[in-house]
Amino acid sequence: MISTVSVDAEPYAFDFDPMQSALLIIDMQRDFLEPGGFGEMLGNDISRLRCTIEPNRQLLAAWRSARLKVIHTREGHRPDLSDLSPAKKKRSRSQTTIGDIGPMGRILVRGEPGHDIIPELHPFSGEPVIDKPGKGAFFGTDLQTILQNCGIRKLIVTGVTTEVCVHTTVREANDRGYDCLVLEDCVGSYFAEFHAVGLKMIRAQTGIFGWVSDSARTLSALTRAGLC
Ligand code: TIU
Repeated sequence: MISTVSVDAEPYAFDFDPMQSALLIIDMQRDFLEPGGFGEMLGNDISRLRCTIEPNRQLLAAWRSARLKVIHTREGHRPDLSDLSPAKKKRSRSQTTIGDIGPMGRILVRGEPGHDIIPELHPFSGEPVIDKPGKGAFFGTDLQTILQNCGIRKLIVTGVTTEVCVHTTVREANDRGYDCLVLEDCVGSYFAEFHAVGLKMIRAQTGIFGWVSDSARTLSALTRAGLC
């Protein structure tokens, strides 16, 4: 019988039943994080994202050794781009845009090298990978069906970027009745200010969108519960 895990967090402790909770890792893809990828090509400082790799790696290792549920997501589109809305296409205004040939194959197209999850956090077989056409992980995907079928009620959310895909997913999850804990050293943004404010927004107003903690406090909660 596994006890409840209680993570020291803001605005107050995040308690979860490990059998009804999942680690949701958002878009840790090569094109966003690797040198020479799409993110860096757009002039972004990828070190702001790369600092999340090691804490995510440690958390994922603990999560897997405790045999808890892990779900990965990837942002991307069908090769024929039929699921890329004209609005999203139009707003990707750089010279090279979604679907074009980039440094690691066609940008944000499923099956291309840059679309893959970085090797440090590569999914194991049996771990669901959600391919999402939008920023949120619920829009246009079967994530909610998977969560319902697995009895998942709470999400520990990590990945990139804090104010875009992580935030959108947390907001979507919140409206669907899921409690979310976001780990600040495991999420990253190309913009330090957006990262800080994004996290502040989640925990404001006694947790309007959820809870914020970090990987150390989460790992120590797992240890206290005898899970790692
Ligand atoms: N995964 C994700 O956040 N996709 C983005 O496009 N993020 C940006 O910050 N651009």
